[in-house]
Amino acid sequence: MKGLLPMNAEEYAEKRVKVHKKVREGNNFLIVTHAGPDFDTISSGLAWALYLIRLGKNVTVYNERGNIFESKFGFLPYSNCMVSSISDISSFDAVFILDNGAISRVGRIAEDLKGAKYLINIDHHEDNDLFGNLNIIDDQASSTCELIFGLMEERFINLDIANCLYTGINSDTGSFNYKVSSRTFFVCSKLLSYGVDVEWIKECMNTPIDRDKIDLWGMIYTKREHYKSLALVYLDPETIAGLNFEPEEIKINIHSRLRSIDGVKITVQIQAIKIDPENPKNNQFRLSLRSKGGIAVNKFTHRYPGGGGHPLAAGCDVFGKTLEEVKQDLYKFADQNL
Ligand SMILES: [Mn+2]
Repeated sequence: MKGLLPMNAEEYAEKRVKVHKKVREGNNFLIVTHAGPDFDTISSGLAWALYLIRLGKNVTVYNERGNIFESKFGFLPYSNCMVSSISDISSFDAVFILDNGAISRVGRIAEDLKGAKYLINIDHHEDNDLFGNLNIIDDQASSTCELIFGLMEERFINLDIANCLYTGINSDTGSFNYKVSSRTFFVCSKLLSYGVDVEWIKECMNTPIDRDKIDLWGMIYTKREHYKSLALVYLDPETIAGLNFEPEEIKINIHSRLRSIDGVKITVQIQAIKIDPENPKNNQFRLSLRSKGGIAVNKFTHRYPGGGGHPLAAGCDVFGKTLEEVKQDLYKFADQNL
């Protein structure tokens, strides 16, 4: 069954009470963020952790990547406390899973989560598959951070928590350019009242491009392809390694550059995960699509197992095809929609 999307006020209030009851009754909590982390999942996880700590709880925050503190997320408060392995899942009174449309998105820990006492699924992806014992899903929310703010009692929010939440909202909305509502700005207005320094956060979120990498970036854009109002970039593993950039950052850079080209409506990044020149049946490509509006790109990604996302931002893995075949599928989609 699908949840009510967006949640009606009554249902939401009921679920909020349930979360507070779980928090009150428990002592040990685990917060799980998604693999290939972005600012929304990490920031909502850390904000919720800091909040629970203020309530006197023991909290562990998980991301399958071990070095969160040494990455671009390192400026976020408490990021130095994130762990990448869990020994006994049953020791937690509840597990909060944040910003994961499907349980498989958590990565390595997915199997262990079967042993969890109680799963609370908090997310804003419209295709969330409601894997939790309690599901708080609202696809009208800009971000999981926006949803998490709604679950908090405001008197326990402090500047650290506000910094995290503002960062996640800023990131998932492309600096307030899409998916925003009056509620998004209302929440941000509240967050700013705790002293959030928006310029400092913007500075922290931007990874500068190395001088000696500019040529490589230039080459990527030189090799881009256009089909109707679709613009596409292909990245092989060597290029990705050469950029020395977070995969998520590469994606953000490429999409924002391509979408700024006059007439472009859909932007696509194809990343080679596995290429077998002998047998394309073993190939794997990771696709990330963005739409400027009007065309729902998740209509494309839903055709592939595990594919999903929002109408304006979606992704999928394509197996067993050649690069040319993948491109042809995209061009067919463009024929039907552009
Ligand atoms: Mn998100």
